[in-house]
Parts: sequence; C-alpha cells; structure tokens
Amino acid sequence: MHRRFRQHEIRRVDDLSGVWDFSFLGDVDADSVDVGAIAFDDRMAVPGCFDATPAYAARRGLAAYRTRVLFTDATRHRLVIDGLHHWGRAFLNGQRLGEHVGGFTRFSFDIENPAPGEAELVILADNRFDYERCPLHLDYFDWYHFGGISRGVELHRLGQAWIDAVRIDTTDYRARQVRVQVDYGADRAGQAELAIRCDGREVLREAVTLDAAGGTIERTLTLEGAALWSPEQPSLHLVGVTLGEDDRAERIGIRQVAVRGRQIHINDQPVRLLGFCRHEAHPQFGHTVPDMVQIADVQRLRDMGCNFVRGSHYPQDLRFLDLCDEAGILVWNESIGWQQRAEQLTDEHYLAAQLTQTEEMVAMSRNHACVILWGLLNEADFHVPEVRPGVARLIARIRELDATRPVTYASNHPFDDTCFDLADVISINCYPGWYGGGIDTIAGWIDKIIAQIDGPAGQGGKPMIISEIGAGAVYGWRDQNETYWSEQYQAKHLDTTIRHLFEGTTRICGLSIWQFCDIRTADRVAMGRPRAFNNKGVLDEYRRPKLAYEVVQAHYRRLQ
Ligand code: ADA
Repeated sequence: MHRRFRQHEIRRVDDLSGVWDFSFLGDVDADSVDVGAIAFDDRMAVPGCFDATPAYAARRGLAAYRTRVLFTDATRHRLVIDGLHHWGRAFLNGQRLGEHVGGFTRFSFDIENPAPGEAELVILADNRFDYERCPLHLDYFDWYHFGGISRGVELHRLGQAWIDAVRIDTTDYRARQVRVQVDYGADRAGQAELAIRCDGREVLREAVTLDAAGGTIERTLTLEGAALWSPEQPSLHLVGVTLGEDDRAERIGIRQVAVRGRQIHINDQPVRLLGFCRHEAHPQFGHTVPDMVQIADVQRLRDMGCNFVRGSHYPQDLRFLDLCDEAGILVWNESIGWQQRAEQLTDEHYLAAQLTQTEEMVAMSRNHACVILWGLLNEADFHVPEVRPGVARLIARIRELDATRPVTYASNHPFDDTCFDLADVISINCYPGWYGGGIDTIAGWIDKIIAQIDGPAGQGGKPMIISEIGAGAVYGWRDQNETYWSEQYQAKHLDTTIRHLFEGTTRICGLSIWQFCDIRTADRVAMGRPRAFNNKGVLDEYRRPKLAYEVVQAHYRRLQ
C-alpha cells in the first residue's frame, strides 16, 4: 500500500499490486475447491473489487486470484493484506496460509520457512452473505458490499527478529512527551540494538535483550521542539524505529484528545466538529477508492469548510487517514456494523468476529493523529437491555487497547437506549424531515432529543454529536415544487438543520451530515432508494455537487 511516508528502509517489502490471474468460481463451497485445479481464465486488478467491473457486476460468489512471488531465501516472510472482501483464504504453493473474516481491516499470515525461488500465491475472496462464515457483513446493510482484494497486498521479509508494530501515544503534549511501544517477535532470544529517530534526528540508541517468545519494549521520549498537531496546524513527525536488522516508521502528530464536560478538546481547546459521514465507495471502483478520488474527496471536504469525517460504517483506508492527518480533518473511525440486532449482539460467534475486527481496526489506525474518536457498531439494538454485556465488552476492549481516545457509537434510539452510560460521547442518528414529517418538524425533533439526553434519565454531562441527519436528492432532479428527492428539498432541509443545530441550541458539539456522496446500496434495501443508491449525498457518486453543497459550505465556513 502506498502511504504518504516510507514505512521501511531496511526491511524488504514487495508490493504485490498489479494485474493478477483471476477466476470467478461462483456459488461453490470454498472447502471443496481444489486450488491446484482452478482454471484461471481471466485477469483482475489488485487492489480492486471484481464486481465493480462489467463482467462480474452484481455477481456474488467465490473468486480466485493468483500471482507469483519470489523468495530469495528461506527466512520468515509475512504476507500483509490490507482488505479482502469479505471472507477470504490464502494458499502458497497449494498449502493453506490462513483465512480472514471481514473486509475493511489489515491482517497477515506468516510464512516460516519458504523454499527459495518462485511460489504461487492464490487468494480466495468470497462476497456472499453467510452468517456462519462471516457474521460481520449481512445482506440488509444499507450499502453495496463489493467483493475482492480491495486494498493492497505486500510480502515482507522479516529475518530472525522483527518488529510487529510500533505504537506511539502522546502522554504529555505540552512537554512533547510520547510513549513508544515496539512489539517484536523473534525466532530466538538474543541482543539487538534499538534506535529511534524523530524527523531524522536520533533520540534513542541502546542495546536490548530480546525474548524468544517476543514482547514489547516501551520507552517514554521527549521530542524537543516538535510542533503540535491540531486541525489548524496539522504538524506531523516521522518516528523511525530500528531493531536489530529490522525497521519500521510511523508518522504521528503530538496532540491530546479529551472529553471535558459537554465538549471535546484537542490540546485543551474545545473543538466544534463540522463534517459528514463518508463511505469508501465509488461505482467504478467499489471499495478500492483510487488515490485521485481520495484526494478529490479531501479537497471537497476542505472546500466545504469541514473539519470532521465520520468514517461510516467501517475502518477507513489508511491512505485516506494519511490525507486527513495532513489536512487536519478529524476522524471518527468505527468498526463495521449496521443495525445489529440483539440476536447478533448476544451471539458469541458474532462477538468474537467483532472483537477481532475491532482489534485490527485499532492496530492499523491508532498512530493517526486525525483519528480522535473510536466508534463501534451503528444503530444497533441498543434499546434492548440484553445487548449491554456485548456492547460493554467491545467498548472495554477498545479502551484496553487505547485509552487515549474517547469512544462513541451512533444510536437511533435516543429515547430508550440502554448503553449510553458506556460511551464517552453521545451520538444520535435521526431523520426528522425525511422519514416522517416535513422540514418544519426538524427543530422540534432535535429539541426533543436534547431534552431527553439532558433529562433525568439521560447523559446530560457528556458531549453530544448528531452523527447522522439528512435528506435524499437525486442528482439533477430540480423541481419547482421542491418535492422529496429534489435537490431543492435537500438543500432546504440541511439549511434548516444546520441553522437549528448551531443557532437554535448550543448543546451540540458535532455534526456529521448523512452523507458526503451518494453510494450504491444493497438489493435488499433498494425499495425506497431510487436507482438502488442511497441518495443523501451532497455530492453524487461521481462527486458532482448538488444544490445542498453550497448551502452546507456557507454554513460550515461561517461556523468554523
Ligand atoms: C441509517 C444508517 C445509514 C443510512 C441512513 C439512511 O441511519 O445508519 O447507513 O442507511 O439510515 O439513509 O436511511
């Protein structure tokens, strides 16, 4: 995956992006596939979503990808896959390496003693809905689940001692103090040299003892003179770690996120979050949003005066987070989910997959300064008391992994949610003026929600975000009657909404409008979704602005 900085100067990394051999196997059982006998009769881009191409449009089934990789020696290697939709299994020379559940997170498989020379790598990708195999992706979610190897694939040569991860947290932003945790693995115990550089300047060099079982080396460092990261001045620093023969760099921002009463603070300054919910999707590319589109999206967000994105409804691509780090756009990064029902949230099979996926999300994106909130699930059955233990477990796991960011979730049960006390920030999805009622009902509905949250049964002491609100408009449908689905209706709706949220009340500290751009949706929800798209974007799916774009822009620019 091409990041905005070089992660390795010493470790050899082969980027496996390109055109791979491909075969669409269709509705076959993955367990019955003889990998050696697959007839690769086509080709496909990696990364890429096969069902975004015309030949496989709307197809669901098992797909096989094949390429050849080169091992120059028998040293341990690691195959790193940044996204595989939405269930997959990998094979090297016909031997199974492992399998993975869930489409939007990074995972890896180790190859301990590869035979030197060329080897055949086959990856199976399955985009069917199968709760037993992959409970994280279900057919009723309101977006189109594209299939394929959606993000990058790399082969890393690790050697005998290697860095698994470098985790960097700001511990005292005023003192420019950070905690660096180096997770390592090793084939045997021994001594190694640890060196840490910040922006090319060495800040630590010492000998360390490595455990044969692997471990974590933790150091607290002061990065003298380092500039702070903030939405206005997003200064970034490259922290490079060398451990023995291996290395890894991470790019960080020194900043503190804190919840103080009803506000979210960055470096002790309250921030007002003004932004959008954004899916990582494009009709031509599926979930593999090209760099050009990622850049254009960030340009659009900035042009509208946004400082905030809710990455709905799954962990965002690291390339997008890199761009948000640079642009000073604050991100709510959330685990995959859409209206999980109580049956799922009380099912160990579901919770186990969700916990793993949550851990992967935190691992892959924790060093991004732009990520200021962890989110989980979306509009789950939070009103059913039985879901509390499962939700509490997921939140506890996030806090255990990263105590430096507040946790929230989007609830559409403002009046009877049973889990609000578990979150640091209260986030509400609501659709007054769209699902029932006209534009004249928006203000009253918002006030009613605020009164409930701040009332005796509520969580009045916490910050509150409107995490979804909006109206549909079909691009180009301009109607003098200003009816539903017209660009005029949407523009008026958002105008009324934003005015009320920030002029009619002072209670709300953030807004992520539903949504940034239109997205293709699932067959199951296509009724009530003209064109089978969720049309509530202020841009259409090709990022062409609707009338509401300039309305939001005028408000957001004024409010910043
Ligand atoms: C929900 C959901 C969104 C979208 C939205 C809508 O709030 O979280 O993904 O489906 O409704 O457009 O109705």
